[in-house]
Amino acid sequence: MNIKGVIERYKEYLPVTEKTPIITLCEGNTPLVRAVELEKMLNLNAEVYLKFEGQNPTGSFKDRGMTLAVSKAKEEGMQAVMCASTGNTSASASAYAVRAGMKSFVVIPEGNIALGKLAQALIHGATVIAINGNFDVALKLVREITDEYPVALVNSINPYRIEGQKTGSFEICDDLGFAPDYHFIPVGNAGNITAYWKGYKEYKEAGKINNLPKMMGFQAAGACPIVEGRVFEHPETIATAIRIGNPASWKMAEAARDESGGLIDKVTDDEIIESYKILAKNVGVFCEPASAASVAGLIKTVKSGYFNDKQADIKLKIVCILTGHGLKDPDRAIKCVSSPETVEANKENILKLMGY
Ligand code: AN7
Repeated sequence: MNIKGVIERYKEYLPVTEKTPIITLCEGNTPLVRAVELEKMLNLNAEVYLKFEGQNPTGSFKDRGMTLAVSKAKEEGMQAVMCASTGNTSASASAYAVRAGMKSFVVIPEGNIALGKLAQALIHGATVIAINGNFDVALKLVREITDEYPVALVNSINPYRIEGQKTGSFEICDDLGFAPDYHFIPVGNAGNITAYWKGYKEYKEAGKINNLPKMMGFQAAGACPIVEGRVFEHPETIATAIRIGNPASWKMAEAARDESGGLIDKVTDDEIIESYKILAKNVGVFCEPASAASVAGLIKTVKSGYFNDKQADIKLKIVCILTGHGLKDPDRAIKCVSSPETVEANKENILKLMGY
C-alpha cells in the first residue's frame, strides 16, 4: 500500500524537517516490470527491468521532484509556483499546487505539447501561457520572472526537484536488493539523469548497495545537444517531452556519464517509435514516446555490439526508465497504427474481422 509518498518514505535522505508541510499525492512506489520479451528479442544474457514512472499520480516521474519542490515552496511561504514545460512538469506542478493551495503558472511551447498534458494543467487550474518559442526560450523567461517576483521556480534547476527525483534510484535498489549494472534513461533537460546518479551514489555511501550502475542517457537525434556538444537552436523530435536544445543540467549529465563510465548517445525518431510500439505490443506497457528513448537506446547499444565483451556468466541487470504514461499523448498512438474498420452491425461482419 502506498499511503505515504516519497518524502515520508525516504525523509532521512531528503532536506525536510518536522516543520516542512508534506504536499503529496502518494507518488512513487512505481512498478519495476521485468521484460522477458525484450530479453529474448535482444538475445542478451541479461535481466531487463522497466521502471514504469507513468504510474505516478500525474502520469510521469516529475511527481517525485514536485512533491518536494512544492512542499519547500509552501514551507518558505510562497503563494505561487511557476515552470517552463514540454508538458509533464506543468501537469505535475499544477496538481501539486492545488494540493498546497497555491497558484500555478506554466509557460509552454505553442503546438508542441501532448494533448493530455495540456488538459491536465488546464483542469488543475493553472494559468497556462503558450509562447511562440521553444522550451529553452520558455525556461529563460521563467527564470527571469521568478528571479524578480515572489513565485517559486519548480523546474529541475530547483535543487529540491533533483532531491525528490533521486528517490527513483532508492526504489530500484530496494526492489532489486542491489543496484543494476546499467541504467538507461531518456535525457531532455537532464535533471532526471542527474537525480538518479545522485541517488545511487548516496545509497552506496549509506551502505545500501555495493556497486554503481553505468548511466546510459539517450537524447532524440534532432535534439541532442549533449551528444554533439552544441546548443540546438531549433530542436525537433516527435518525442516532444525531450524537444530541448540547451539542457539546464548539461554539465551534471556529463558528470553522471563520466563518473559512472556510461555514455550519452542519440536515437532517431524512427527508433523511438519502433521501441514505443514494441513496448506496447510485445511487453504490454504503454509509455509516451520520449520514454521509449531509453529502450531505443538499449536496442541500439545491443546492436552496436557494446555488450559483446561484457556478458559474463552472471546475467547483467539492466533497468530502463519509462518516464511517462502513453495516455499523455493519444494522438501519437493513433497515428502509429491503422484505424479500426467500421462495418454494418451484424454478427457475420464482426466474426469475419475476428478471423473466424
Ligand atoms: C516523459 O515536462 O522537461 O532530462 O518540461 O516529460 O529530466 O528533462 C520533461 C522531460 C523524459 C526528460 N521523459 O527528463 C518538462 C520536461 C519525459 C519527460 C524527460 C521529460 P529530463
